Amino acid sequence: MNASHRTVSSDLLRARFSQAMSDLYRAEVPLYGELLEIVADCNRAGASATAPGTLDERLPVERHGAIRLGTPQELRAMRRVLAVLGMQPVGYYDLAPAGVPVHSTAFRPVGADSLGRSPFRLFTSLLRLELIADAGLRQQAATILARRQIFSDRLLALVALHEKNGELSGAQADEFLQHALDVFRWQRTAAVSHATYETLHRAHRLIADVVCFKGPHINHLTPRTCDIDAVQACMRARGIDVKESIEGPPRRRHPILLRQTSFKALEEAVAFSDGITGSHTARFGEVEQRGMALTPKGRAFYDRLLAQGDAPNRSDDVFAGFPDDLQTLRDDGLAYFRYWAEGTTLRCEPLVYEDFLPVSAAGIFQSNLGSADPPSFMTGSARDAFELALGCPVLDEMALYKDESETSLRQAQALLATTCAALQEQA
Ligand code: OOG
Ligand code: NI
Repeated sequence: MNASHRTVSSDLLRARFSQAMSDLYRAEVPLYGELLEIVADCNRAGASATAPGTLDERLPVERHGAIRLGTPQELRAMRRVLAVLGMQPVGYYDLAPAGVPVHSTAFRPVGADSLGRSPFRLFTSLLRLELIADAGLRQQAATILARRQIFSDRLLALVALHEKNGELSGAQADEFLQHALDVFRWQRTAAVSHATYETLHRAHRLIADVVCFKGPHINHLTPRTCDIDAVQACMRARGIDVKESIEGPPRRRHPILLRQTSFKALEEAVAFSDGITGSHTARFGEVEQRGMALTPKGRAFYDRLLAQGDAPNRSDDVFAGFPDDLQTLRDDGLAYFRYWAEGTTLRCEPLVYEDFLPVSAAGIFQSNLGSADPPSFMTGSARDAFELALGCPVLDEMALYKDESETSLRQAQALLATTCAALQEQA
């Protein structure tokens, strides 16, 4: 086949995009490069057949990013752009109860094969201007946002081409990646004057971060480690300003869900539209450790314990009641497992949690917004409005885990049946 006619799969495109994002962020935020070195060291030191996740082939290339969008139109177009990379919106996260005026989804690949090839995720938040009490400010922010175009015409043309043909040629893929990457770059020139920035910043730092800039700069990029306690200790030893506590469940023999911690990364110079030079602090560093995916029953149990420990000086002891052996976790239907046949034996291991946690996400937001206990927005969930903006419903993460687990069990059982029948015939 002629090289120019060869097409590029979404999985490959996503793997290249994820690497390009990492290179970009490393150049923009030097501390991210240092974090990558620490994580690589800790992952090497902690690798063993008994420590969950440490031998995952995908571990060294696994990372998630986060962005914040300003309008429903931006969210919808972002969905179309990320679909080219094989990333779909999974889950709905309402952060208003935690005092952050956004709601979010996680764009990520779906299915074991795609996740195995390149598990890149993007936690994507949409600003909820309607939660801003001051009508004048709300209007001002909406006017500024209505003026901006965060995607190039060429990028949107390539997206449309992909939607029509279901694929991109090699040359088109290169061009797509270049234009897509540009969307997430830090842009030193702000969209507003210094005075406008100050006004919005006083109202809410997050609003300033979303509204005052020309694009949704990548806000953090997070490598995955198999030992977050080791990474945290190592960062401290190097004098990095890391958050006091790790978000999510405590350290366990068999990790569940997601543990994360973040650190202050940098203050960036900004050229405002009126010629004044100033600075903005929004971008930071984060590291994650992934554990097993819990069933709705397991998750409800976890959330109950989390609520119990919600006191100011929360203790990890409340989680002691959550079983920490695989047999009980499976027998009690608390976690999801993947099955396979080995000879005549049925084997299983926990499924990795591929998503995020709203309470932790709120903690991550707040750690870099600088407000410890902001008042929550008294409002109902706006999931319908979010999905309307997105242009489709978000996928249900629990349904994905359940399907993954049940499909693997069916296949393993079928293979076992064939093996046993063959053995009987031989006998
Ligand atoms: C997103 C915060 C949430 C996570 O890992 O939970 C997040 C943001 O700060 O924009 O990335
Ligand atoms: Ni994050």
